[in-house]
Amino acid sequence: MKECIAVVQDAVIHMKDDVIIDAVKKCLAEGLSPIQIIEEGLSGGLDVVGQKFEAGEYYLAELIMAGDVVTEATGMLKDKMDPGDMGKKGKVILATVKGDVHDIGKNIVAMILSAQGYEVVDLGVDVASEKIVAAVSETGIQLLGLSILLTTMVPAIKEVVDLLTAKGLRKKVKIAIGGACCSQQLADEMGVDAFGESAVAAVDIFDRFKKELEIA
Ligand code: B12
Repeated sequence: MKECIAVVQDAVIHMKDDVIIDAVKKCLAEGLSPIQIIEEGLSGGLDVVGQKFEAGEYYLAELIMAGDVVTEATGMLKDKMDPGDMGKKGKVILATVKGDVHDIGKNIVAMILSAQGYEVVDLGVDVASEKIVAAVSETGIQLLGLSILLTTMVPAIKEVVDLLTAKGLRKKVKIAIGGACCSQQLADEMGVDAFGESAVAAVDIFDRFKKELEIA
């Protein structure tokens, strides 16, 4: 691992908000891309924070502080990303499912999709399934991304799928899921169209969805 990435990870793991911006700037100066810094440095650091939380070494306060450090860094990196031709590729609805307030990953997905030419309609966190389906129905947007980190909230995915089916909209919409508790197996079980393990994967998935919808 590059030294500057290790410094970014360390700043996240130890919640050093006075260090994070300089650490990120150093990575940029060494030629690393914002995406590399996010995926390897910031997400890598948060993975360790999650492990420490699970081990009982960190508590909720540490999760909050580490999350704030990452949010500060992504805010700065957002300005460094090429905004692309915003909206050129069409619109995507993003939401974190009901009961789940994790939004760092969703916001990174939104940031990278925007930089790659999508217009993102971000419904936020803890979004009721009915609200997600109403947004699809009212806007006619055919691309939907759901973020889920809590295992306990997984049933919300199926709820969205079932509500879309009940409204006769399921076949018109392509759905991707992502977040710490997701997998391809879960995507298959929930009846959604794809699982993406990263924000970069999200771009490939929505590009593929667009082509499939054009052919259909
Ligand atoms: C930071 C954090 C928090 C912060 C969140 C701050 C915020 N603004 O988001 C706070 C303090 C709020 C929090 C709260 C809780 N948390 Co928390 N949290 C985390 C932590 C450490 C990091 C999450 C994160 O941001 N990761 C970095 C981002 C970039 O990764 P990501 O979300 O996975 O997103 C990437 C990909 O998955 C993908 N992606 C994400 N979404 C999507 C969507 C699509 C469509 C696609 C294609 C791709 C995609 O792209 C992203 C970028 O590459 C994780 C540990 C972990 N390793 O995940 C625990 C973790 C998720 N939390 C956990 C828990 C238990 C909780 C609490 C219940 C704790 C408590 N006792 O209160 C609460 C729940 C609150 C709620 N109702 O939601 C558990 C969940 C266990 C489980 N399997 O259910 C974890 C796994 C920690 C652990 N190991 O135990 N948490």
